Amino acid sequence: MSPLFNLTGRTALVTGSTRGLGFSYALGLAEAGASVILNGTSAARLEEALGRLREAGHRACGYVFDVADESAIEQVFAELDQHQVAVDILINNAGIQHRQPLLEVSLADWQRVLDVNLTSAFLVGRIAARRMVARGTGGKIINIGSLTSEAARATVAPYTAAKGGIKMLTKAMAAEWAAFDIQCNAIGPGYILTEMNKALVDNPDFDRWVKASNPTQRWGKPDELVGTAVYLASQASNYVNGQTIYVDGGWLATL
Ligand code: GCO
Repeated sequence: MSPLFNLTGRTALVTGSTRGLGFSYALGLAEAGASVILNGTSAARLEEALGRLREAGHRACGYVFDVADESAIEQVFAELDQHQVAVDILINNAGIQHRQPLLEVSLADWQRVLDVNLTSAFLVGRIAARRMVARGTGGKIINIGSLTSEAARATVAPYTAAKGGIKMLTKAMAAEWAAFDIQCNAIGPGYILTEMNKALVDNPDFDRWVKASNPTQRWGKPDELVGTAVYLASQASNYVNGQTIYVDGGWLATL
């Protein structure tokens, strides 16, 4: 493996990583040599995901915590401090979806989506960056955006607002933390075959729309995002900051 993309000796925390894209990112970073810390809301799913990584020979541990709960996040990082575990790479992946016409969205549903999809990136990013700055050894923060970081689709307004915020929070993090050799970038996945999107994949009209809307004429696969994650987590991207890289089959590049 080229030293440019070698993550050996690095430790990566991936939020929302017991399944879906988060698990794909964690597995990809582990295959590039990183020790990985998983996160989820289900102890059972966490144990299953850890088992898969460990069976493959990777170093992995995990924590169940709500990424929107500041005190829970602080407890986890206090425990990592106690075990002298330094998070060098953070992927803020945790996210939920809420599909409903905006006229009908409740404040509670709006707030929950913004808390999990955007505020969490601030909370976990801030606590990780504080330690990266204190250590003076830099770091990598990768936020997960979406096509909806750039363009809106009807009925997913809270998610769209949050993902638009992710794009700009990534730039704000770069503006303040680049001086500490922390590179903050984002990945904008296109329509990917994930559990969160199952209802869309199974909808023939939506499936046709996705295939007709991107020049690659198909849904993306979770493992097609991993190379970009490893790139942004590695020294290969040390002079890249504040960028959102869209892995979307060319969707946003074409009419
Ligand atoms: C939706 C989907 C999208 C995709 C992805 C696209 O309901 O439109 O969930 O939000 O998951 O974010 O980039």
